[in-house]
Amino acid sequence: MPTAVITGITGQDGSYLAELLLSKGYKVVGMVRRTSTINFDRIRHIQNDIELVQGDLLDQSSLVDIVHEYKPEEVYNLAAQSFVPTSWKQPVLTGEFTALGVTRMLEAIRQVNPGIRFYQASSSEMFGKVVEVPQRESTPFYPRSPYGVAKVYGHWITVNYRESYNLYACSGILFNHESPRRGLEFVTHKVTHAAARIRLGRQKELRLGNLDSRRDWGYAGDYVKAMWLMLQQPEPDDYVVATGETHTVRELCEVAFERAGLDWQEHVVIDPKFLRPAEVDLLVGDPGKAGAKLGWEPEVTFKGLIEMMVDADFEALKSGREV
Ligand code: NDP
Ligand code: GDR
Repeated sequence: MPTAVITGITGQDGSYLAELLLSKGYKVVGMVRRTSTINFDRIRHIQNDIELVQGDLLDQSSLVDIVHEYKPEEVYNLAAQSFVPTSWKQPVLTGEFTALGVTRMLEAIRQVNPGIRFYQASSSEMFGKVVEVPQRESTPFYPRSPYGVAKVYGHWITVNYRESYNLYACSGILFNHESPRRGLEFVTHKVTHAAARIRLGRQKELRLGNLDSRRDWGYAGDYVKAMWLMLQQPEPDDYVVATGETHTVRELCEVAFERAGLDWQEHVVIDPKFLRPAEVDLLVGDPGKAGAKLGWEPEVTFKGLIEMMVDADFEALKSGREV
């Protein structure tokens, strides 16, 4: 039975990846940081099947201890400060978690067992003000937020440890991926949740920022499969994971409100508070390499994804569960 350590197991991707690895017979060890109130909502249903251990990307010795004690074959580094607007409010902390946290984990692996296979959660935000459309593995980076800058560091330190120490270290450059478990501040879930609440008469308007920005949105359940596949190859490499389609925030509103039987234009209000100091206007990935080398393909369409999220929000709200 192989063992995998997942950092960020309480997050959206961590919960789906844990489910996938359990279904493949792994022993799953999830690293969680100490908090005064426990928030295991996304992993409650599998909590008895996984092992949780305290650790923090800010604390080197906790990472060394985990790698030493659990002797994993694979480490998936999903933990990060992942909300882009917060990265302007807390740029130093974002750098500590999202950038230097990667080095801390790589160092723990290098010191304890350089044979461990390592996955780094890199991001399409690294492409930022894009210099090429669609974006692929060879496209130069031009990040537009402290978060994007931190992810560029995380990407290159992963490549560097691979080249310097011959580690099996992969960087997955994943485009936006969503699900009913997405944090509520991200635009997809903010919109689907508001559409469901408005339909149920619990809210009247939805305040948003830039409706023109375009994203390549996929389903998180599909994307965690690509993470696992990257660590099963003969050689470590970096891959773009995306659908190859792009949609505006406006289209997202159309699909979500239509599913709720509403006209989005009657409810959406532009609020400058949600505009960003520097925007990423257009992202669309070329998943050709992941398709050819990993045999990976997305299964859920954009419309299917947004409708799934609206339906899940409806069910949760109607049954009295706040999302
Ligand atoms: P979430 O924000 O849902 O989850 C982030 C996780 O990181 C949480 O489990 C959080 O724990 C944990 N975490 C944050 N800081 C620390 C820390 N200092 N030490 C230990 N754990 C910490 O993110 P997603 O699941 O959406 O994303 C997973 C990863 O993939 C992130 O690195 C993100 O930047 C990256 N990514 C995400 C994409 C997406 O579209 N979802 C696209 C591309 C990359 P807690 O519950 O305690 O807050
Ligand atoms: P993003 O996701 O910044 O792409 O990062 P987010 O859903 O926050 O924004 C997407 C786009 O929507 C526009 N937008 C709004 N966004 C939010 N959050 N709230 C609003 O009210 C709003 N109105 C318009 C934004 O300006 C932006 O253009 C996500 C995160 O998961 C990162 O961790 C990950 O690396 C990238 O996706 C790929």
